[in-house]
Parts: sequence; structure tokens; C-alpha cells
Amino acid sequence: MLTFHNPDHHLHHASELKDGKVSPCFELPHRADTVLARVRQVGLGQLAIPAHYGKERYARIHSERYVNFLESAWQEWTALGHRHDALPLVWPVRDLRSDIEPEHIDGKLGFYAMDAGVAITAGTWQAVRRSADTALNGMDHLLQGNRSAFALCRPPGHHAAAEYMGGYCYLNNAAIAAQSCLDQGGKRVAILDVDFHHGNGTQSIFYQRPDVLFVSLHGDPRRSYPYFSGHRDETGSGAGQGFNLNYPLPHGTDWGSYATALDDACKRIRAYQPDALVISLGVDTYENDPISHFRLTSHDFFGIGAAIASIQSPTLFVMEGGYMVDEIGINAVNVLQGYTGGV
Ligand code: Q9C
Ligand code: ZN
Repeated sequence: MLTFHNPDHHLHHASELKDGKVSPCFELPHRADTVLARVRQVGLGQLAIPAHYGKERYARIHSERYVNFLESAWQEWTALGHRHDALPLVWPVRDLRSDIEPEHIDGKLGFYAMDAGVAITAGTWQAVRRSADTALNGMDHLLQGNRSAFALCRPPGHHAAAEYMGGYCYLNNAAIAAQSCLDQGGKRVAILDVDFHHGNGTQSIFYQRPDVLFVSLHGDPRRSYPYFSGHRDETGSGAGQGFNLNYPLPHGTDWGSYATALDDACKRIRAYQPDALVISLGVDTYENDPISHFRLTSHDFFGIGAAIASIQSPTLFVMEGGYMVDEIGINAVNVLQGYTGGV
């Protein structure tokens, strides 16, 4: 399997607000380095540095003003004399106005963020756009007739929606890749999200559309981030009714009940007969993940790959979360090897 990866992700190394303190982000550059090292160690296949794309490709999923914000935020922030990471400090919840984009950077940060896990630093925009390019190159590889590809994206993407960032995510890499398939002649794409956290951004982007089936297995939002989406009754709306499928699972979920939900999800995707399948590949379902609450073992990740292979569609794996840095390489690559062993 070909792996796409751009080392520019190192330019994004941020802090986050957690437990009442600003501290180093769980989403570290070292994460992707670990996965890359494992890809090399097992000899998964060739490595390719992805070609660059223009902003218009990201604007197929995100609003133009949001993409422009990501591009200019650091400059607007440092113009105020700041040298530290930019973090939001106010959010337009419920009855506050969200129809007028503020001009001040403090207002813009809140306007375009869902939480304080998305600091903007000097290198964030460069890292973020190269991450999206990585997913786009992976989809191009499928469109050239290949059965699979691994987009080793960093930063991740599945919490980012059309007009907001959140949960360490800025551009929605998986959604941008899915849209690229449709723009190049694909009729239907399925996205299967196996990250521990609900892919609220991806769900939001495709909620009203039947041409992208979104299926997610994740920690029940009653107890797990992102708390405000991922319930079972979110099934799509309008033309998209029936094309969104959530499997919220309790804390402590292990392979037994995970595999049951995954098999059901894979059957539903197979029945949809997608032209391409995009996997939002988070491995924070691992038993020792520091911020998540499932109990999958490293061995179980082979089973995820084998289940995905049973769908029998061209498959793009897009890296999302996973924070047990020493093991995410093993766990992510186990999924890929479980897949290649199963096709
Ligand atoms: N104590 C991804 O996996 N913070 N994002 C949760 C739990 C946000 C995770 C804090 C987690 C976001 C791509
Ligand atoms: Zn996650």
C-alpha cells in the first residue's frame, strides 16, 4: 500500500486548554513520526510526498471566509504583539449572534472554533493545507485505479466542519478527499469513522446529502467528547435522510461488542455500493489511550482492517486521532495490514 506523507506537519506544534491550564497539545508532531517509522519498519510499501493543491480544493468543503481565516489568523494575531499560540476565549453559543463575522481576531477565533483544542501557531496553516493535500493525493491514487492508499495526515480533520475547527482539526481531510472523488466522476462515497471521538465535522458537512454515506463508531456523546453530536437518532436530513449512521458505544467497550457494531456498519456500507470508501482512521480506541475510553488491544486493530476489506471498495485510509504515542504506529499499521491480508 502506498503511503502519502508530508513532513511539513512538524510546523504545527501547539498548546491546548485542558484541565484549566494551557499545556502542550496531546496532538503532537511525534505522533505522525511514530506512524511513519512503523510503515517503514514493516515494509508496508512505497512512500510518496504529496503534490500541492490550491485553496479552491478546500473550499469545495469549507467556506471561503473560513479558509481565508485559517490562512491569515496568525498574522492578525501577531499584529497585536502576541508571540504565543492563538486560542479562542469566547464562543457564540445558542442565543448569541453568529450571523456577523467579527473583525477583531479574538472574535474571529471564537466564531470559527468549537473548543480550545485548536490553537493557531506560526506554522499551522502550512501544516494544515499539506495535511489536506495528503488526503487529496491519496484519493487521486484510488482514482488512478489502485485499490488502496494511506494518507498519513497530520493535523487530523474529522472534527472540522464547513465553517469551524475543533478537536485538533482545522480542515476536514477525509471530507475533502471524498468530495474530490465525486468531483472527478464518482457517484457515491462512503466514509467510515473509527476514531474514538464522533466525527461531528464530517457528519455536519454531509448531513443533508445522499451521495456521501457517513458511518461512525465512537464513545457515547453523553460521556465523551464532542458531547453535542454522535447520538443514534442523528440519521441525516432532507435528501440525506438515512445516509448518516451513528454507533455510540459505552466506556469500556472491548473487541466483542465493538466487532458486532463494526460488522453491522460494514454491511450497511457494502449495501450502499460506494465508488470509494474513506476511512477516518483514529486509533484512540486503544486500551491505553490517555484521553479515550475503549479497550481495544493492538491485535484487535488487525480485525478492523479485515472488516473494512470485506466491504470490497477502493479504500483510502486517512489518519485521524490516537494519542498513546508509542503504540499508535503499531495500531494504525495493524489496521492497514489487517486490510491487505483480508482483500
Ligand atoms: N479529556 C481527535 O481525536 N479533548 N480529536 C478531549 C478529554 C478533545 C480529539 C479531552 C479531543 C479531540 C482527532
Ligand atoms: Zn479521536
